[in-house]
Amino acid sequence: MTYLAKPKFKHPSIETNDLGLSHRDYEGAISTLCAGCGHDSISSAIMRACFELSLPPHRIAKLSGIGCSSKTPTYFLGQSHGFNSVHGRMPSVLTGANLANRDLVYLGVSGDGDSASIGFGQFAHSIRRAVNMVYIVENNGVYGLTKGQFSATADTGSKSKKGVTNLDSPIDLAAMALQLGATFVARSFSGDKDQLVPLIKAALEHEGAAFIDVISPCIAFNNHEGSTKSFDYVRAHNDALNTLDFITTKAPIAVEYPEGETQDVRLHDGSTIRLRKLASHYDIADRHAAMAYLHQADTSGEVATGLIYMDEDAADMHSRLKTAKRPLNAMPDEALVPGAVALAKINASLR
Ligand SMILES: Cc1ncc(C[n+]2csc(CCOP(=O)(O)OP(=O)(O)O)c2C)c(N)n1
Ligand code: SF4
Ligand SMILES: [Mg+2]
Repeated sequence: MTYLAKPKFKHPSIETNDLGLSHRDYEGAISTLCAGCGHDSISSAIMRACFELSLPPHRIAKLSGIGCSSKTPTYFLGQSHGFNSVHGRMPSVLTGANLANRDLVYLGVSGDGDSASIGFGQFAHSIRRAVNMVYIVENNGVYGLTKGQFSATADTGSKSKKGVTNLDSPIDLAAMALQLGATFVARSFSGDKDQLVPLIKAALEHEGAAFIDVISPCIAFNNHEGSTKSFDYVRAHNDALNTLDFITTKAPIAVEYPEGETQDVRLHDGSTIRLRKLASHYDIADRHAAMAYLHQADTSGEVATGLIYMDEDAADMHSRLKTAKRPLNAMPDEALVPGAVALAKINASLR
């Protein structure tokens, strides 16, 4: 497709955020994905979340692997740092970047093929190491870019576009993330922006490994009857645990709900997410109950969405490793190269 530059014109009365930026400042290049692809809706939810949080675009780093999903960072946050890595390798590149510069906001974008097949090990280790990031999988159950083969998240018994039945067991990435120690786990649907935008905002404010599995139908290869990742299927089987309001310290939401229906959860920056509980006894602080709930929903063919688990007191990789507060690129030479005496001391301690 020929690249068409977007006009730079902004309407004078366009909405702006605390930085004086409009949503146009969070856009990227024009998408070349199939019209109607779920992934484009996720891009737009990411732009909305970053705009509403007033994140400076140049303080965000977006990283991805290979796939239609991994192409999407080109289509949002055009003024942010970006690195389109190798298939399945986004997590290790993101981990390295985060170790070198902890001051950026890290956004990892991946696909179900990218994270549940070739990159499964990388996904697992970045989560268990508590890398401070938002890790989004745009999950369509197929390898969209290579023409629709089943991916490892395709449900047993689901049918391909050509009518072939998937015989293998699916990998539930949200359940895996819970098991691996992620401190923020959510699932959403690309067709539900009201749920997805506050989830992304909360994940961006979370300090630790935040994982969001977003069911994102591939309209070219996996949106037919017999698919469990189609728009119709997800709409019909969406079992939402909660809905969220994101409340910043500056602009509290005044809406009151009857006692017992809401739960306020504190975020790292002092803001709050207010959960409106739809599953009355669900407790987002109980990791084991969350795993059981996911299993139960899966057994009954439902897609559990919403904030599944969150640890309010999470600590990230840097606090575990007690690394220096200052990013490597901001350290003076003396700190980076401590000299022969210090090196001899380190070597001696290892003998
Ligand atoms: C090392 C390597 N192996 C295989 C491929 C071929 N390949 C490209 S994208 C892809 C799968 C993409 O699926 P997914 O991550 O689910 O992204 P989607 O296109 O569905 O969004 C594969 C197998 C590759 N590019 N590199
Ligand atoms: S092939 Fe599927 S995943 Fe890729 S852009 Fe088209 S609809 Fe989206
Ligand atoms: Mg896919």
